[in-house]
Amino acid sequence: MFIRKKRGWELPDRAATPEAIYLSRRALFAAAGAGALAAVARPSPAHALFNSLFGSSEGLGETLDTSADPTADLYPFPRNDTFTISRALTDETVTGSYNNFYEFGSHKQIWQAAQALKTRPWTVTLDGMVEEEKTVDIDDLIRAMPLEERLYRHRCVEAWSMTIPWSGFPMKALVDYAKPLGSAKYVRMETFMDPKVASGQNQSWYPWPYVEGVTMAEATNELAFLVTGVYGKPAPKQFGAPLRLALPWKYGFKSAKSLVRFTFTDKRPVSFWEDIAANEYGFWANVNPEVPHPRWSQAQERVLGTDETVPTQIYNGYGAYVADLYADKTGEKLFM
Ligand SMILES: Nc1nc2c(c(=O)[nH]1)N[C@H]1C(S)=C(S)[C@@H](COP(=O)(O)O)O[C@H]1N2
Ligand SMILES: [Mo]
Repeated sequence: MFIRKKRGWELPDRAATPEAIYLSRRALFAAAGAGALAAVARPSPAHALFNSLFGSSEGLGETLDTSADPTADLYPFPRNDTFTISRALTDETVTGSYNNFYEFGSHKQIWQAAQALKTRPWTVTLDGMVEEEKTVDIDDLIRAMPLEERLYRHRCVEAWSMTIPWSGFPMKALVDYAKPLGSAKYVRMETFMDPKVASGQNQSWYPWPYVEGVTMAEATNELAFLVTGVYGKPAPKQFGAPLRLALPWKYGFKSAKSLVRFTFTDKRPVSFWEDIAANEYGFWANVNPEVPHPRWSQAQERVLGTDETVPTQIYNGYGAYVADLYADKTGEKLFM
């Protein structure tokens, strides 16, 4: 009998490789000289080799064209200039073809598989400790929210980063709309569940659906942003359409994709990665270059789309907005 065990829980890059391409991948790693983390997204000979092994980016452009989206008329959203960036925006062809979205595969090349996701009709449920539970159509929700564009940095726990123009609305606007009770302490968020569409969800060793959670103070912090679009248009599916989170001071896995439910609760949610390996992926997951992942350093990050590696900043550079949230949390593992 073939028994599949839980694997070494680095978040991705090396995990769960389709058997058919295992040997090719080994060759790739040898060629790329990859260590703890694969170096497959940079425009380099390794990138060319990657394309020849995993298929080219042919057809990528079509997946990035979201002009048929029912909210396309709303874009671009007015930019909120409060959030400035000191790095160049990462090219859409890079961020659109190098994604973590385990529902569609535990590797980075999911942009094609993710096209199977049906993003309409789509509803979002607001429940738990709220005045009144409700389920709202995504288009009605988007049209009711204060829409804006923000330029944010994103730092994955795997030590790569990107700079990206998100479109969406402050998470606080959703919280206000949900009317939580005073007793609510956390927001638990859930991604869609549909194993027929998302082949990764047939991998029963993962605790589907993908769940994430934040405190009410985090959810209502100015930085917490719900994303409906990127690059001035509705989000392509691989980015987590039609609604995903962006928490730029936390490791990327907190920014859950394709959300269908927000539950207000007084119990701290156990998130997807925490459930898999709590000693490696904690609840707080704030970015800190001085606290290494148990199996690799967090001191630096590889900038997607470039050959650069740059120092990582505490709270990913957003400490002025969020450091206060953690002043009283002594003794908690805030940085993993
Ligand atoms: N539902 C879901 N959300 C998810 C993930 C996932 O696998 N499933 N991966 C997370 C991780 S690890 C990162 S780094 C970001 C990646 O977002 P991007 O593909 O838009 O860069 O999505 C996060 N949200
Ligand atoms: Mo990530």
